[in-house]
Amino acid sequence: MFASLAVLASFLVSQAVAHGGVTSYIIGGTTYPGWQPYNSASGQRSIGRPYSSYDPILSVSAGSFSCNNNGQASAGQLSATVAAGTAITAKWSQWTHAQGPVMVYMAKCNGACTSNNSNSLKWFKIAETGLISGNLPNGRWGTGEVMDTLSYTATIPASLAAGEYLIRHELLALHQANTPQFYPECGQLIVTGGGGKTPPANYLVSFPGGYGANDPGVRVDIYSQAAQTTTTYTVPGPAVWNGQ
Ligand SMILES: *[C@@H]1O[C@H](CO)[C@@H](O)[C@H](O)[C@H]1NC(C)=O
Ligand SMILES: [Cu+2]
Repeated sequence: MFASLAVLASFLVSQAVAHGGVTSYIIGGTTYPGWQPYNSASGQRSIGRPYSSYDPILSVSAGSFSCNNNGQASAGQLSATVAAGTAITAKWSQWTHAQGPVMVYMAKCNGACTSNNSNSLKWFKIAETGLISGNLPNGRWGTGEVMDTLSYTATIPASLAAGEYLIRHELLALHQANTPQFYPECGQLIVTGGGGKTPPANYLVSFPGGYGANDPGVRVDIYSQAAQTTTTYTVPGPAVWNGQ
């Protein structure tokens, strides 16, 4: 009894220690602290939207799907000011899964992002890295690169209209057959400059809602016989908006 409790306890600890979340951003050479889910929420001031743990979201219809929280800004919410066309590097303190895509979305706020719930915004994709090479179980994936570098860099479209935006980094881990794990975190940006453009409606999705549980890139068994010889993968969500 004692031994099995000890085994269970160590299993729970290792689960909490595994997984990951965005904990800082590098924008134009400046490092901005992100949300720290294992510190007290009170007094945190960061450009990261709050979230409570590194644990995955297991349903595409979860109410927390947009920003891994209830959709609200933190009490000490900050935003980073960034010129359109700038590269943003998100950094994870830890990440442990090597199969699945990385996706980066933005959503234009209606006025001040701090007073907008992320569940009511329309998201467009600015970057994605799916299966880079090889087959589904053993190939090189976007999340494998994040595992090695603990970072992912995407560029804000230079043509994007100035204004307040959320940026959403999502890791999708596919290491459990037909049981996708979603790890989204959001940050707040004030985009300056730009070319006044916003994406057309066919590039916009809501979260939750943007993915279906049976989308080809969502419900995947990377250990099936067929997966051994599959070298293509359809990243979920809309096409990446190229700024046109
Ligand atoms: C966003 O916040 C603004 C206030 O800055 C408000 O007028 C608007 O209705 C909000 N929009 C959404 C989608 O929540
Ligand atoms: Cu995990």
